[in-house]
Amino acid sequence: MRLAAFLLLATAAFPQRHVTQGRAQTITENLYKCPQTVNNHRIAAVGRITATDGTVLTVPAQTAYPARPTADLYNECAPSAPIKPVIIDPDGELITAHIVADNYFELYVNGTLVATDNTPYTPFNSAIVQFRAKRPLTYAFKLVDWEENLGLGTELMRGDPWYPGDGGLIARFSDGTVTDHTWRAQSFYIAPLNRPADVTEKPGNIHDTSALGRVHPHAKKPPCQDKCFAVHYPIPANWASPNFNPQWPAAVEYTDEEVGVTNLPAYTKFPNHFQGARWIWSANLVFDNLVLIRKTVP
Ligand SMILES: [Ca+2]
Ligand SMILES: [Ca+2]
Ligand SMILES: [Ca+2]
Repeated sequence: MRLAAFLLLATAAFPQRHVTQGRAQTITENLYKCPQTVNNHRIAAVGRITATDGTVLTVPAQTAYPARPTADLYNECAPSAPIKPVIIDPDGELITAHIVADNYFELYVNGTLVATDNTPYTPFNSAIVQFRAKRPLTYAFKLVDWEENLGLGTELMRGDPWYPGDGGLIARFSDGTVTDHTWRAQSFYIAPLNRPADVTEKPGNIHDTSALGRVHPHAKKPPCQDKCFAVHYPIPANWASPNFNPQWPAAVEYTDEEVGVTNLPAYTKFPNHFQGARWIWSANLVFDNLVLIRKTVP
């Protein structure tokens, strides 16, 4: 086969993916230090890593943190700040949202950033977000399952230094919108992988890793440790804009047990605030670490 033909085939088989291997270089030691002594405080570092094609990537994600701090529904680290609405349209509807993310969220409404999670990694918190905007409303979340081993998608868990963490988001808006399978979700950073071929692109823009297991405890921990691979996809520049049409798979709903939040006070203390909402993520709660989700309501 001629090289050009092979490259064309390879490009068709693996559209736009970037592959990295090993640990990223730390560029930010810690985004957030909790001023209180708490049980579960992980260092929220940020790294940079160069893919095999020369592309330089930020891990676990490039974020807007801390551009739009929120009021707290639950936060062990700080006293709650007052609720202050973000004004998108002065004559728009006043909407309040309650949000919990494992671990980090940022929320855009009609393309405007309205919230960045106060704690990027842990302790687990929940947020009160308020904004004034006109319909139709496009809700767009950037979600990050943060990591300690930058570029590798793993963290220390009960003595295991290479534990693949997991994600999750639940939100309820006062306009009646809740997180569920009617949202669209796509994964952009998938790790830890024994080999890049563990991710296969399928029709419908599916980044399939179902063979690896999708939730704990079924997910198979790869033995690669600090040699693990990651597969990344470029984020469309206008992904949060109302004009962007996400050809993404449906979001997947997960139970409280699957997300591991049955004892999470940031969530369990406020059943009324999350009534009717479901925990969602892309199709793999464990291996998909950077996930974008969207929904437009009329
Ligand atoms: Ca958080
Ligand atoms: Ca993960
Ligand atoms: Ca996590």
